[in-house]
Amino acid sequence: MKLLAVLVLLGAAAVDAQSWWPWWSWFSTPAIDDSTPGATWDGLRVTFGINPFEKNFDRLPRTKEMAEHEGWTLFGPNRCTGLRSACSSGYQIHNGICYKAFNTTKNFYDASSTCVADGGTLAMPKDTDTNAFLINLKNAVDNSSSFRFGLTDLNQEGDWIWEDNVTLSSFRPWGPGEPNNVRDEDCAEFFSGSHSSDANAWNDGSCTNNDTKFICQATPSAGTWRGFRYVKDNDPAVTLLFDKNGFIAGLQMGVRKSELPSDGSIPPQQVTPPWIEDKDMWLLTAYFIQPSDICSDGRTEAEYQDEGTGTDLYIQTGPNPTSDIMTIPLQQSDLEGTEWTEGKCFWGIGKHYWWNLRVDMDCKEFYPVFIMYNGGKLDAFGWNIGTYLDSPRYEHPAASFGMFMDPVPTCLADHSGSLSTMHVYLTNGYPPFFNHC
Ligand SMILES: [Ca+2]
Ligand SMILES: [Ca+2]
Ligand SMILES: [Ca+2]
Repeated sequence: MKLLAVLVLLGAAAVDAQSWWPWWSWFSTPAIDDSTPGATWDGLRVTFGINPFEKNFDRLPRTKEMAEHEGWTLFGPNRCTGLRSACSSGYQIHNGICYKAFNTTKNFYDASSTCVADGGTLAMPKDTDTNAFLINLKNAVDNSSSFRFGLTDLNQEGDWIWEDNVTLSSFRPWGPGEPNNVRDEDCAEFFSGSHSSDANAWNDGSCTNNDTKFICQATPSAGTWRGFRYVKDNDPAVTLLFDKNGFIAGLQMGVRKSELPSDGSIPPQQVTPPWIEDKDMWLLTAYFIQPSDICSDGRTEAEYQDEGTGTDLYIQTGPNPTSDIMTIPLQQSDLEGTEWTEGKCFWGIGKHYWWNLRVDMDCKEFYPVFIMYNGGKLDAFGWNIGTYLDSPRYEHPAASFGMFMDPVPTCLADHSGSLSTMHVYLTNGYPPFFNHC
């Protein structure tokens, strides 16, 4: 009984202390605890300076509450999915589908391949509204050329089938006398906008002639990333991604196109993939939990306490954050036989691995992601960008590449001090002196 009484008293005292809190908070902002001491990945830190022995390790908040408390602000729309109707460059959206009229001529088969390469098919004007949109689209590109679309009677003469294998319905605005199958015409096209009698009507034309332009369609990408984005001081070099419940889910680095050197020093080969274009920016994105969970379920407080920073490391390699994903092995031993090239152990930083490193490689092909292991376990990764970026978050390593790489690509001789790198640690060591590889 005595023990129970003590517990009740302690409980009352705790409640009493709670009631004092608002008063106390006038004088001191209450600390927010985002620690997860029991987890494998118990922290999140970035370096901003190449020397690991300087105090240049920046601890990053791992809950949205903590981030807001520390002055991080929402970057872009207040949405988890980053969802937007994103069409590839040159495509225009209409009723949820992206279209592009190509100003080049191709036969049906090459035109079809071009559309497939863009992730779509030849366009399918199945209704009046879409048909009218495509007529405007093609005439804005070239009013005096015919344009292919995705409708053929190649399999059975007179049976017109759309590219998605759907049979042609009653909407079929053929020109007068068409389709006439002159010399076996099996591929549909728009007559040109300047055609004397049948402007913009449908014609069955030759599949093999190379003088016809074409229109592709594609589905917009479902989203460019997952998570609520937060930055500090409006600097996207370190962008935090939080799940729908406010727990850390990933980290992104963004480069505003306006900040790139005008000579285009981020070469195209480095730009795609895993760079993702997002309007005025290029993005590199890493996730610490399964990307498809970030906006659907998120993590619970208990899961966050148990798992810490996350369960896995995923690098986004294309516009679709749930399918365009590279999973990084958690164990160093699982890197054997992969394209990851073993680099050097830098004491205090970790054992580096680089993607497909060769002595004679072109630095334009340098993969902008590297990974690091300590004690055989993945505990850090980094970005490596082939140009000088201005944010104070970046390091600009001088010619000491041999301390990190093996082999050192010959092309790097020109890059002393002109790379921009960032090391991201998933653990809380401060500083990570004890990373002995
Ligand atoms: Ca035929
Ligand atoms: Ca035919
Ligand atoms: Ca014809």
